Amino acid sequence: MNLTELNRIATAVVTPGKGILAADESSGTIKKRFDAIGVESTEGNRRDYREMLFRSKEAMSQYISGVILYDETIWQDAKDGTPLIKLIEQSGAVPGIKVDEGTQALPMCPGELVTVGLDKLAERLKKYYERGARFAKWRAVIDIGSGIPSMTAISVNAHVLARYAALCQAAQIVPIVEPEVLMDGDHDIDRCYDVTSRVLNKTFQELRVQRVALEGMVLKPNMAISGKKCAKQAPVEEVAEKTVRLLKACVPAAVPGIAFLSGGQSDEEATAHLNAMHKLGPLPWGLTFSYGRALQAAPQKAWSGKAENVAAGQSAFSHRARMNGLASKGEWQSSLEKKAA
Ligand code: 5MM
Repeated sequence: MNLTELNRIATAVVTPGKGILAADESSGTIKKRFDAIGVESTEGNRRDYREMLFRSKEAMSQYISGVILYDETIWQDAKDGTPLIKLIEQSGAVPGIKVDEGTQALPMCPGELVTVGLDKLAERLKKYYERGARFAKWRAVIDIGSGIPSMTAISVNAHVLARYAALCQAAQIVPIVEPEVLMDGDHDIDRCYDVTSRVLNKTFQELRVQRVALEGMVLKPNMAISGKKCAKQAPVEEVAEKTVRLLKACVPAAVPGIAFLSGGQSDEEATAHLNAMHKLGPLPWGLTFSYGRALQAAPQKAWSGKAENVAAGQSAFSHRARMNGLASKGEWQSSLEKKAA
Protein backbone atom coordinates (compact mmCIF):
# COMPACT_ATOMS: atom_id res chain seq x y z
CA MET A 1 0.00 0.00 0.00
CA ASN A 2 1.31 3.44 -0.95
CA LEU A 3 -0.17 5.67 1.77
CA THR A 4 1.29 8.88 0.33
CA GLU A 5 -0.65 8.29 -2.88
CA LEU A 6 -3.85 7.34 -1.02
CA ASN A 7 -3.52 10.53 1.01
CA ARG A 8 -2.96 12.56 -2.18
CA ILE A 9 -6.21 11.27 -3.72
CA ALA A 10 -8.19 11.66 -0.47
CA THR A 11 -6.97 15.24 -0.15
CA ALA A 12 -7.69 15.99 -3.83
CA VAL A 13 -11.36 15.00 -3.59
CA VAL A 14 -11.94 17.42 -0.72
CA THR A 15 -10.12 20.39 -2.30
CA PRO A 16 -11.80 23.62 -1.13
CA GLY A 17 -14.20 24.86 -3.82
CA LYS A 18 -14.89 21.36 -5.12
CA GLY A 19 -16.81 18.27 -4.08
CA ILE A 20 -18.02 14.87 -5.22
CA LEU A 21 -20.88 14.03 -7.56
CA ALA A 22 -22.58 10.85 -6.28
CA ALA A 23 -23.87 9.41 -9.56
CA ASP A 24 -23.84 5.82 -8.30
CA GLU A 25 -27.57 5.15 -8.21
CA SER A 26 -28.15 1.42 -8.47
CA SER A 27 -30.64 0.20 -11.12
CA GLY A 28 -33.61 0.39 -8.71
CA THR A 29 -32.77 3.91 -7.51
CA ILE A 30 -32.16 5.42 -10.97
CA LYS A 31 -35.47 3.91 -12.09
CA LYS A 32 -37.21 5.79 -9.27
CA ARG A 33 -35.48 9.03 -10.30
CA PHE A 34 -36.37 8.51 -13.97
CA ASP A 35 -39.98 7.59 -13.12
CA ALA A 36 -40.29 10.99 -11.43
CA ILE A 37 -39.39 12.76 -14.71
CA GLY A 38 -41.28 10.37 -16.99
CA VAL A 39 -38.20 8.75 -18.53
CA GLU A 40 -37.89 5.01 -19.11
CA SER A 41 -34.87 3.52 -17.32
CA THR A 42 -33.15 1.84 -20.28
CA GLU A 43 -29.39 1.31 -20.51
CA GLY A 44 -29.27 3.91 -23.30
CA ASN A 45 -31.17 6.55 -21.32
CA ARG A 46 -28.98 5.98 -18.26
CA ARG A 47 -25.89 6.39 -20.47
CA ASP A 48 -27.25 9.56 -22.13
CA TYR A 49 -28.13 11.10 -18.79
CA ARG A 50 -24.76 10.42 -17.22
CA GLU A 51 -22.93 11.47 -20.37
CA MET A 52 -24.76 14.79 -20.15
CA LEU A 53 -23.47 15.28 -16.59
CA PHE A 54 -19.88 14.24 -17.31
CA ARG A 55 -19.72 16.52 -20.38
CA SER A 56 -20.86 19.55 -18.33
CA LYS A 57 -17.65 21.45 -18.80
CA GLU A 58 -18.11 24.22 -16.24
CA ALA A 59 -19.28 21.93 -13.44
CA MET A 60 -16.80 19.15 -14.05
CA SER A 61 -13.69 21.27 -14.51
CA GLN A 62 -14.33 23.83 -11.79
CA TYR A 63 -16.51 22.38 -9.02
CA ILE A 64 -16.43 18.59 -9.16
CA SER A 65 -13.41 16.82 -7.68
CA GLY A 66 -14.61 13.25 -8.09
CA VAL A 67 -17.52 11.17 -9.39
CA ILE A 68 -18.90 8.00 -7.82
CA LEU A 69 -19.99 5.58 -10.53
CA TYR A 70 -22.23 2.53 -10.49
CA ASP A 71 -20.83 -0.72 -11.93
CA GLU A 72 -22.81 -0.40 -15.18
CA THR A 73 -21.51 3.13 -15.80
CA ILE A 74 -17.83 2.38 -15.30
CA TRP A 75 -17.93 -0.05 -18.25
CA GLN A 76 -20.14 2.11 -20.50
CA ASP A 77 -19.06 4.19 -23.49
CA ALA A 78 -20.38 7.60 -24.51
CA LYS A 79 -22.28 7.86 -27.80
CA ASP A 80 -19.05 8.61 -29.69
CA GLY A 81 -17.33 5.53 -28.22
CA THR A 82 -15.28 7.31 -25.53
CA PRO A 83 -15.46 5.39 -22.24
CA LEU A 84 -17.51 7.47 -19.77
CA ILE A 85 -14.73 7.12 -17.23
CA LYS A 86 -12.37 8.89 -19.67
CA LEU A 87 -14.73 11.89 -19.80
CA ILE A 88 -14.32 12.20 -16.05
CA GLU A 89 -10.54 11.86 -16.19
CA GLN A 90 -10.34 14.42 -19.02
CA SER A 91 -12.26 16.95 -16.91
CA GLY A 92 -9.64 16.63 -14.16
CA ALA A 93 -11.98 14.86 -11.70
CA VAL A 94 -11.13 11.55 -10.04
CA PRO A 95 -13.32 8.54 -10.93
CA GLY A 96 -14.66 6.43 -8.08
CA ILE A 97 -16.89 3.38 -7.82
CA LYS A 98 -19.69 2.19 -5.54
CA VAL A 99 -18.70 -1.31 -4.46
CA ASP A 100 -21.38 -2.30 -1.96
CA GLU A 101 -24.11 -4.53 -3.30
CA GLY A 102 -27.01 -3.04 -1.37
CA THR A 103 -28.61 -4.07 1.89
CA GLN A 104 -30.24 -7.17 3.38
CA ALA A 105 -32.35 -7.65 6.50
CA LEU A 106 -30.14 -8.10 9.56
CA PRO A 107 -31.08 -11.39 11.26
CA MET A 108 -32.51 -11.08 14.79
CA CYS A 109 -32.85 -7.31 14.38
CA PRO A 110 -36.34 -6.53 13.04
CA GLY A 111 -36.43 -3.49 10.76
CA GLU A 112 -32.63 -3.17 10.55
CA LEU A 113 -30.26 -3.68 7.64
CA VAL A 114 -26.73 -4.78 6.91
CA THR A 115 -24.86 -3.81 3.75
CA VAL A 116 -23.48 -6.72 1.71
CA GLY A 117 -20.83 -7.19 -0.98
CA LEU A 118 -17.61 -8.31 0.71
CA ASP A 119 -17.46 -11.66 -1.12
CA LYS A 120 -15.00 -11.40 -4.02
CA LEU A 121 -14.52 -7.68 -3.27
CA ALA A 122 -10.72 -8.00 -3.53
CA GLU A 123 -10.99 -9.28 -7.13
CA ARG A 124 -13.56 -6.64 -8.08
CA LEU A 125 -11.36 -3.86 -6.68
CA LYS A 126 -8.45 -5.04 -8.79
CA LYS A 127 -10.58 -4.75 -11.95
CA TYR A 128 -11.93 -1.35 -10.99
CA TYR A 129 -8.39 -0.07 -10.34
CA GLU A 130 -7.28 -1.30 -13.78
CA ARG A 131 -10.25 0.52 -15.30
CA GLY A 132 -9.18 3.77 -13.57
CA ALA A 133 -11.13 3.99 -10.29
CA ARG A 134 -9.02 5.61 -7.56
CA PHE A 135 -11.59 5.69 -4.79
CA ALA A 136 -14.57 3.58 -3.80
CA LYS A 137 -17.71 3.96 -1.73
CA TRP A 138 -19.68 1.69 0.61
CA ARG A 139 -22.90 2.87 2.25
CA ALA A 140 -24.24 1.48 5.52
CA VAL A 141 -27.80 2.41 6.44
CA ILE A 142 -28.87 3.05 10.04
CA ASP A 143 -32.50 3.89 10.69
CA ILE A 144 -33.81 5.75 13.75
CA GLY A 145 -37.12 4.53 15.19
CA SER A 146 -38.71 3.15 18.29
CA GLY A 147 -36.05 0.93 19.91
CA ILE A 148 -33.67 1.21 16.95
CA PRO A 149 -30.88 1.38 16.05
CA SER A 150 -29.68 -1.58 18.08
CA MET A 151 -26.04 -1.83 19.12
CA THR A 152 -26.00 -5.00 16.99
CA ALA A 153 -26.85 -3.11 13.79
CA ILE A 154 -24.32 -0.38 14.58
CA SER A 155 -21.51 -2.88 15.34
CA VAL A 156 -22.17 -5.19 12.40
CA ASN A 157 -22.28 -2.33 9.89
CA ALA A 158 -19.19 -0.70 11.39
CA HIS A 159 -17.32 -4.00 11.17
CA VAL A 160 -18.29 -4.46 7.53
CA LEU A 161 -17.40 -0.84 6.66
CA ALA A 162 -13.93 -1.37 8.13
CA ARG A 163 -13.50 -4.69 6.28
CA TYR A 164 -14.35 -2.89 3.04
CA ALA A 165 -12.01 0.01 3.84
CA ALA A 166 -9.07 -2.28 4.59
CA LEU A 167 -9.62 -4.21 1.34
CA CYS A 168 -9.72 -0.94 -0.61
CA GLN A 169 -6.46 0.35 0.83
CA ALA A 170 -4.77 -2.99 0.13
CA ALA A 171 -5.91 -2.53 -3.50
CA GLN A 172 -4.54 1.06 -3.59
CA ILE A 173 -8.05 2.55 -3.66
CA VAL A 174 -9.20 5.29 -1.25
CA PRO A 175 -12.25 4.10 0.71
CA ILE A 176 -15.10 6.51 1.20
CA VAL A 177 -16.73 5.27 4.37
CA GLU A 178 -20.46 6.14 4.42
CA PRO A 179 -22.39 5.26 7.58
CA GLU A 180 -25.69 6.98 6.78
CA VAL A 181 -28.09 7.66 9.64
CA LEU A 182 -31.38 8.23 7.81
CA MET A 183 -33.36 11.43 8.29
CA ASP A 184 -36.68 9.70 7.49
CA GLY A 185 -38.26 9.60 10.98
CA ASP A 186 -39.94 12.06 13.34
CA HIS A 187 -36.94 12.26 15.69
CA ASP A 188 -35.44 15.61 16.66
CA ILE A 189 -31.93 16.88 15.92
CA ASP A 190 -30.60 15.83 19.36
CA ARG A 191 -31.62 12.20 18.80
CA CYS A 192 -29.91 12.32 15.40
CA TYR A 193 -26.82 13.74 17.12
CA ASP A 194 -26.76 10.92 19.72
CA VAL A 195 -27.28 8.11 17.21
CA THR A 196 -24.74 9.53 14.75
CA SER A 197 -22.23 9.90 17.55
CA ARG A 198 -22.62 6.20 18.49
CA VAL A 199 -22.33 5.19 14.84
CA LEU A 200 -19.21 7.27 14.17
CA ASN A 201 -17.47 6.20 17.38
CA LYS A 202 -18.07 2.53 16.62
CA THR A 203 -17.01 2.98 12.98
CA PHE A 204 -13.69 4.60 13.91
CA GLN A 205 -13.09 1.96 16.58
CA GLU A 206 -13.50 -0.76 13.92
CA LEU A 207 -11.36 1.13 11.41
CA ARG A 208 -8.54 1.21 13.95
CA VAL A 209 -8.97 -2.46 14.93
CA GLN A 210 -8.71 -3.43 11.25
CA ARG A 211 -5.64 -1.21 10.73
CA VAL A 212 -7.17 1.15 8.22
CA ALA A 213 -4.88 4.15 7.69
CA LEU A 214 -7.04 7.15 8.55
CA GLU A 215 -4.82 9.40 6.38
CA GLY A 216 -5.94 7.44 3.31
CA MET A 217 -9.73 7.57 3.66
CA VAL A 218 -12.66 9.96 3.37
CA LEU A 219 -15.74 9.94 5.63
CA LYS A 220 -19.18 10.46 4.07
CA PRO A 221 -21.58 11.12 6.97
CA ASN A 222 -25.04 12.57 7.41
CA MET A 223 -25.40 15.93 9.12
CA ALA A 224 -26.90 16.29 12.61
CA ILE A 225 -30.36 17.25 11.45
CA SER A 226 -34.05 16.92 12.42
CA GLY A 227 -35.96 13.93 11.04
CA LYS A 228 -38.08 14.86 8.02
CA LYS A 229 -41.31 14.25 9.97
CA CYS A 230 -40.20 16.07 13.14
CA ALA A 231 -42.56 18.94 13.99
CA LYS A 232 -39.63 21.13 15.05
CA GLN A 233 -37.11 21.57 12.23
CA ALA A 234 -33.76 22.85 13.50
CA PRO A 235 -32.62 26.04 11.75
CA VAL A 236 -29.52 26.21 9.54
CA GLU A 237 -27.24 27.62 12.26
CA GLU A 238 -28.20 24.87 14.72
CA VAL A 239 -27.59 22.13 12.14
CA ALA A 240 -24.18 23.65 11.35
CA GLU A 241 -23.16 24.13 14.99
CA LYS A 242 -24.26 20.64 16.12
CA THR A 243 -22.80 18.90 13.07
CA VAL A 244 -19.40 20.55 13.51
CA ARG A 245 -19.44 19.80 17.26
CA LEU A 246 -20.35 16.16 16.57
CA LEU A 247 -17.67 15.69 13.92
CA LYS A 248 -14.98 17.33 16.08
CA ALA A 249 -15.88 14.92 18.89
CA CYS A 250 -15.86 11.79 16.72
CA VAL A 251 -13.61 12.21 13.66
CA PRO A 252 -9.81 12.20 14.19
CA ALA A 253 -7.90 15.04 12.55
CA ALA A 254 -5.80 12.45 10.69
CA VAL A 255 -8.76 11.94 8.33
CA PRO A 256 -8.06 14.24 5.34
CA GLY A 257 -11.64 14.92 4.48
CA ILE A 258 -15.34 14.67 5.17
CA ALA A 259 -17.83 14.82 2.29
CA PHE A 260 -21.50 14.93 3.30
CA LEU A 261 -24.41 13.05 1.79
CA SER A 262 -27.55 15.17 1.27
CA GLY A 263 -29.96 12.51 2.52
CA GLY A 264 -33.18 14.02 1.16
CA GLN A 265 -32.55 17.66 2.10
CA SER A 266 -33.71 20.19 -0.48
CA ASP A 267 -31.04 21.44 -2.88
CA GLU A 268 -30.75 24.79 -1.18
CA GLU A 269 -30.82 23.41 2.39
CA ALA A 270 -27.92 21.08 1.62
CA THR A 271 -25.94 24.03 0.27
CA ALA A 272 -26.85 26.39 3.13
CA HIS A 273 -25.88 23.83 5.79
CA LEU A 274 -22.44 23.18 4.29
CA ASN A 275 -21.86 26.91 3.89
CA ALA A 276 -22.84 27.65 7.52
CA MET A 277 -20.39 25.00 8.78
CA HIS A 278 -17.52 26.78 7.05
CA LYS A 279 -18.42 29.98 8.91
CA LEU A 280 -17.47 28.07 12.10
CA GLY A 281 -13.94 27.29 10.94
CA PRO A 282 -11.06 26.69 10.98
CA LEU A 283 -11.86 22.96 10.78
CA PRO A 284 -9.38 20.09 11.23
CA TRP A 285 -10.34 18.28 8.00
CA GLY A 286 -11.45 19.26 4.50
CA LEU A 287 -15.25 19.57 4.55
CA THR A 288 -17.28 19.35 1.36
CA PHE A 289 -20.21 17.68 -0.42
CA SER A 290 -20.74 14.26 -1.94
CA TYR A 291 -24.33 14.83 -2.95
CA GLY A 292 -26.54 12.64 -5.10
CA ARG A 293 -30.04 14.06 -5.03
CA ALA A 294 -29.09 17.62 -4.03
CA LEU A 295 -26.87 17.91 -7.13
CA GLN A 296 -29.01 15.97 -9.58
CA ALA A 297 -32.67 16.78 -8.90
CA ALA A 298 -32.48 20.05 -10.88
CA PRO A 299 -30.60 18.69 -13.93
CA GLN A 300 -32.86 15.62 -14.05
CA LYS A 301 -35.93 17.84 -14.20
CA ALA A 302 -34.41 20.20 -16.78
CA TRP A 303 -33.30 17.29 -19.01
CA SER A 304 -36.43 15.12 -18.74
CA GLY A 305 -34.96 12.64 -21.21
CA LYS A 306 -35.00 14.98 -24.22
CA ALA A 307 -31.92 15.54 -26.38
CA GLU A 308 -32.94 19.15 -26.98
CA ASN A 309 -32.77 19.76 -23.19
CA VAL A 310 -29.15 18.67 -22.74
CA ALA A 311 -27.86 22.27 -22.53
CA ALA A 312 -30.55 23.15 -19.96
CA GLY A 313 -29.68 20.04 -17.92
CA GLN A 314 -25.98 20.93 -18.00
CA SER A 315 -26.68 24.48 -16.98
CA ALA A 316 -28.84 23.31 -14.03
CA PHE A 317 -26.07 20.90 -12.97
CA SER A 318 -23.37 23.58 -13.29
CA HIS A 319 -25.44 25.96 -11.19
CA ARG A 320 -25.86 23.48 -8.32
CA ALA A 321 -22.21 22.43 -8.54
CA ARG A 322 -21.13 26.08 -8.39
CA MET A 323 -23.40 26.84 -5.41
CA ASN A 324 -22.01 23.87 -3.51
CA GLY A 325 -18.46 24.70 -4.56
CA LEU A 326 -18.93 28.15 -3.01
CA ALA A 327 -20.50 26.59 0.10
CA SER A 328 -17.44 24.38 0.51
CA LYS A 329 -15.49 27.62 1.09
CA GLY A 330 -18.20 29.41 3.11
CA GLU A 331 -18.71 31.84 0.22
CA TRP A 332 -22.30 31.01 -0.77
CA GLN A 333 -25.20 33.47 -0.32
CA SER A 334 -28.88 32.74 -0.91
CA SER A 335 -29.07 35.80 -3.18
CA LEU A 336 -26.95 33.89 -5.71
CA GLU A 337 -29.79 31.36 -6.04
CA LYS A 338 -32.35 34.09 -6.66
CA LYS A 339 -30.19 35.76 -9.29
CA ALA A 340 -29.93 32.49 -11.19
CA ALA A 341 -33.68 31.88 -10.97
C1 5MM B 1 -26.68 8.37 -5.49
O1 5MM B 1 -27.23 7.43 -4.58
C2 5MM B 1 -26.28 6.50 -4.04
C3 5MM B 1 -26.64 5.09 -4.35
O2 5MM B 1 -27.78 4.73 -3.66
P1 5MM B 1 -28.45 3.27 -3.90
O3 5MM B 1 -27.44 2.24 -3.65
O4 5MM B 1 -29.56 3.27 -2.88
O5 5MM B 1 -28.97 3.24 -5.28
C4 5MM B 1 -26.13 6.77 -2.54
O6 5MM B 1 -25.24 5.89 -1.92
C5 5MM B 1 -25.60 8.14 -2.37
O7 5MM B 1 -24.26 8.18 -2.81
C6 5MM B 1 -25.61 8.62 -0.95
O8 5MM B 1 -26.66 8.09 -0.20
C7 5MM B 1 -25.75 10.11 -0.93
O9 5MM B 1 -26.78 10.49 -1.80
P2 5MM B 1 -27.75 11.65 -1.39
O10 5MM B 1 -28.81 11.67 -2.43
O11 5MM B 1 -28.28 11.31 -0.01
O12 5MM B 1 -26.92 12.91 -1.39
